[in-house]
Amino acid sequence: MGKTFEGRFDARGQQIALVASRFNDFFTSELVEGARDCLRRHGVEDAQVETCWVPGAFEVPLAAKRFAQTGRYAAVICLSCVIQGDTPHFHYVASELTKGIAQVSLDADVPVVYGVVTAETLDQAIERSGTKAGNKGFDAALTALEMIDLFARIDAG
Ligand code: INI
Repeated sequence: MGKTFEGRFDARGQQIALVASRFNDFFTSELVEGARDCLRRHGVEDAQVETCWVPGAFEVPLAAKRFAQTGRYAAVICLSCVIQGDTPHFHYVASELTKGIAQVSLDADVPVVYGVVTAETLDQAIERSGTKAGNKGFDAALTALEMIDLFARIDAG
């Protein structure tokens, strides 16, 4: 039987980037705090976590790409909140955000993580930003930690 590779939640000593959108920052600031909290609890020091703020979800993939291309970070975590309004606008923004992050993720050499709240109502957004349904930022940081360690193990062979 060949090897099985599985990441642990360990990225001590690594630099991690957060890309957060200001649109709906009532929620995205909670996602940023959730991500920082998760990283801190797993031994990543605050000084190793760098954050950039972009206007809205649509701008997130481009900033994530820019961060990933620097080669300075072990992972890039994207944090956004898209909430349905009275028009289909929400669907276009959420769709471009999702496609963009997927594309950046496949082109990057490091994990690019989707820490996005897509909600039909404010209640759903509240539930996913640190209340009943957890915190999507915390979950995304956990995914980043696992993927960083997984890639290190795969590279080590
Ligand atoms: N940006 C968001 O981050 N969330 C939203 O819910 C949202 N909606 O629905 O309009 C949103 N729009 C702004 C968009 O991301 C861009 O910043 C803007 O269109 C400029 O390119």
